[in-house]
Amino acid sequence: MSEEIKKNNYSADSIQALEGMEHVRMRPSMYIGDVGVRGLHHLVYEVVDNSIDEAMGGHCDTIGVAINEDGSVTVEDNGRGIPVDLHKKEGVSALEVVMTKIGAGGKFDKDSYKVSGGLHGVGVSVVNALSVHMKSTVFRDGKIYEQEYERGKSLYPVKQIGETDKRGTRQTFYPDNTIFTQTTEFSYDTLSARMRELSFLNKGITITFTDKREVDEKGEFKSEVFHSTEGLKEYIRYLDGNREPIISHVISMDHDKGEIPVEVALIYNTSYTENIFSYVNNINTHEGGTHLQGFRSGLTRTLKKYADSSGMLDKLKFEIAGDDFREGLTAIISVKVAEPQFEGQTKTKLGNREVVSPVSQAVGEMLENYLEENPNDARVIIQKVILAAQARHAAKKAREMVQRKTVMGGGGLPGKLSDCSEQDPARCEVYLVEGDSAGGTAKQGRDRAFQAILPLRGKILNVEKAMHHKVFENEEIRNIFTALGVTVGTEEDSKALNLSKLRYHKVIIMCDADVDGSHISTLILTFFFRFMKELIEEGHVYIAAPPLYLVKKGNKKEYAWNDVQRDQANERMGGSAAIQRYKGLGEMNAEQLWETTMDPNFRTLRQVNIDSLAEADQVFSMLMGDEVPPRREFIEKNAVYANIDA
Ligand code: 0RA
Repeated sequence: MSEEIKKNNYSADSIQALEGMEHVRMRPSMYIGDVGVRGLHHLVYEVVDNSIDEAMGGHCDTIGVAINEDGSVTVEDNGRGIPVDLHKKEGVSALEVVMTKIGAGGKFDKDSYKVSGGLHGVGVSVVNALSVHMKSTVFRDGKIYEQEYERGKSLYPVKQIGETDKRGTRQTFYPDNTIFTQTTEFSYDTLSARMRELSFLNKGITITFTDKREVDEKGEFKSEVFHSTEGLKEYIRYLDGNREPIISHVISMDHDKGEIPVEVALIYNTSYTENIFSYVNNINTHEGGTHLQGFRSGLTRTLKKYADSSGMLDKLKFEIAGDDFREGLTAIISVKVAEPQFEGQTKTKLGNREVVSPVSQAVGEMLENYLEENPNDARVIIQKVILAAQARHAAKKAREMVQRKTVMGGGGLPGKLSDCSEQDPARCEVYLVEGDSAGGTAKQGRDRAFQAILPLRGKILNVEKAMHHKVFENEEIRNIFTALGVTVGTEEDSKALNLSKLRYHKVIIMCDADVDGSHISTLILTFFFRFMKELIEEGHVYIAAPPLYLVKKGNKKEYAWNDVQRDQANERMGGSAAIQRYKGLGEMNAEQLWETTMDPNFRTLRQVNIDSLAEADQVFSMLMGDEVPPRREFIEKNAVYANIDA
């Protein structure tokens, strides 16, 4: 190639680079999923991923993540430092290429162990493009280098700003509020949960997480250090900390050699729920895929073989199904795949066929060894499987009852449901109301055209502790299923919820704004989480927010949802207003309930979403489980928020 042509190529390339960065700003969702809260936090994960990659390559062991005083985020590692020497092809520093060119991340280092892909792995340049300001600092070869950017464009070439004996990379970015119009505020809990997860998935790395936006009474920043020496084994203990194990150890294995590194850990507990979390390259694969398929087949094959040869199944009258091997199972599978193909609605389903067999074999080997060495535990597991099979038969009957009632229309709807007249589900909403009396008020106050009311009697069943057939036999729960028009697949492989007949696109939980009310909300949410997860994932579940106070003086009245609002309202009325504290929905009349909590023009609804399934599982098992101290601690810790939200 002549010099001339090469030159032309440079300029063509750099035009493309520019276009790339502009394209990111024009279509951010194509790169980070969305520009809401989720997409915003994705920026942090992207930057942290790069440091994790550096650590996985064995070049660093410590990563610091901080939310700064001004709301920006800094990620720092003690790796080799992103190279700053001239990138021959681009004519600028390698750092600048990484920061300003789409898809350049790490490509020039063939030896680095780079497995990012899918949702993440779009490259740090995407973060740069979506930040009003970004600064890279590199500590390398005894020197400190720096470069800054605005909305993805470098402000000056990389410059040396000092000397150091440190090594590593520091990235600080300010998300662009013209892109993230909803919010640019990072959530401590969301980031903290992800850092904890990353430390379990990448054992040996220390991740410190600090929030510098506020200080506590001691004048210190909120901060946590995450470090796991045992990886998934520890992750299982964390997830199942509030459940009672039925075997003596967490069963685990870590095959990090070979084409496809596979890590698995599992335990059986006394509950009836199956809890499997799968990851590909540190990304939670909500929709499962080939690694999960490999796990299931390895588990079923090995346990079945053991059970058959033990003679324990001899007197059993029916077949054992795959599901039966997974009741009370908590498991985590983590694989690293060089070129992952992500499929499914949310691109979180692994498609690579070559993954099935290595995972299945690894799981089989691990289990076989464990069962061999722990015959007592082996017997306990098989007994649990047999019980599960028996319960499944009972549950199937109960579920078919619900189904039959749902399918046969006419008298199918529960008697307690006050339905709306509108037919289009997209415009209909149903209020699940605590108690018959509040249900009555809601029925009077509602707009019957599009609002339906389903009163629920007192505490609903705690599904966390109940066997499945008990759940389907429970009247309140059957009422919810039939009122919503939702059915559950009965086939082995399609336990999936059928939302196509969903009768209301907004399902609104309305409870008292007190401790009992929040307990009932939690019970209902737990039920949705365990049995209608799709309903939450599709954004159909909401929590109504009834006011806490009525502030009244003369003919003026205002509602308040927290103490600050109450005091402000009182002040607006010149002080000494009469303040009524609502102890429950029952104290409001129909008109007040409509005005504050049901009128779409004035009410505030909180949409329920799940950031992290693993974190949600841990919280629900804790809130609904047997252990009282952690529950009290959680409620005390979150009490302030609960009040603000309410
Ligand atoms: C490629 C080559 C080298 C370092 C890195 C990538 C690197 C990237 C990131 C991103 C965040 N932290 C990082 N640390 C290192 C250097 C290769 C060498 O020095 O031989």
